[in-house]
Amino acid sequence: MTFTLHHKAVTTSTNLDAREGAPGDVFTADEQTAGRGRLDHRWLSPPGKNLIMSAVFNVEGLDSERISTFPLIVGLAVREAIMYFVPPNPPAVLLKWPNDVLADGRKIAGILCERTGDRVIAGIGVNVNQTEFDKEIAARATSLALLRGEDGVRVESVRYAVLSALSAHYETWRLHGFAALHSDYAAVDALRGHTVTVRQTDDDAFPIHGLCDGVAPDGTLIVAGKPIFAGEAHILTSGDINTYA
Ligand code: BT5
Repeated sequence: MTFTLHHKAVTTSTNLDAREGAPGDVFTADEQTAGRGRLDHRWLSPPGKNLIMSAVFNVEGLDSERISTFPLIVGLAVREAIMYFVPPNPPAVLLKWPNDVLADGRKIAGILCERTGDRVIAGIGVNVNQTEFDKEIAARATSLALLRGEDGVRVESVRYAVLSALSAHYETWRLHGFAALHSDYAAVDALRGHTVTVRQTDDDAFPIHGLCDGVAPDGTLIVAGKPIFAGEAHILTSGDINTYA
């Protein structure tokens, strides 16, 4: 797959820019004034430090079950790209369903996939050279620079690595579906074997709670033996377990 880059110094959200794009178009920015996460969360990224990118893919002719697994392959590709830049003796870099990338349990990349007709937009934020975070996320976030010490990374190099991995995984996924990449995902699944809570919304009064068997070949998360199609998963620590006792 070939990509065409469109760069702005400042934009509202590259996912909004990508709505005007065709398959293969990639929208990047140094800064977003309204960077978004899922469930109306905000994505915070200081100017010029990190990768902020939205790439457009064609999903014409694919059924909605397959399309719903697209975010999982984006997560796989972003994780794979990050692995090129982590130091020797790397921390565990794992995927938290559906598609957060965690390094040593802290979020290093976030992904927001949105569909418009025959296209899906893969919105990707990777913390590259950011070393200080807002206090609301400081304990839960990390970056390549923090993992590597002083040694910075060019944002363009990370962009190239992400797009290369994404292009390869997209072709496999388009032809064979997520099942063809499932074993790759299972090997880096952060939730498998943990007790988790999954919420549909931030204030979900009836969260699902139980032992997680990881992500299934159809892309659902298996918790307490049942498939979950969407939501936000949270690994319970021993402190949380007391809350549920
Ligand atoms: C995501 O949502 O993780 C999806 C983020 C997608 C961002 C990209 S950047 C390019 C494109 N354009 C956009 O406007 N968006 C996409 P979610 O799983 O809902 O996580 C959001 C939560 O992560 C926030 O509520 C914060 O708690 C936390 N967060 C915000 N900024 C962060 C950062 N830089 N690093 C780590 N965590 C962050």
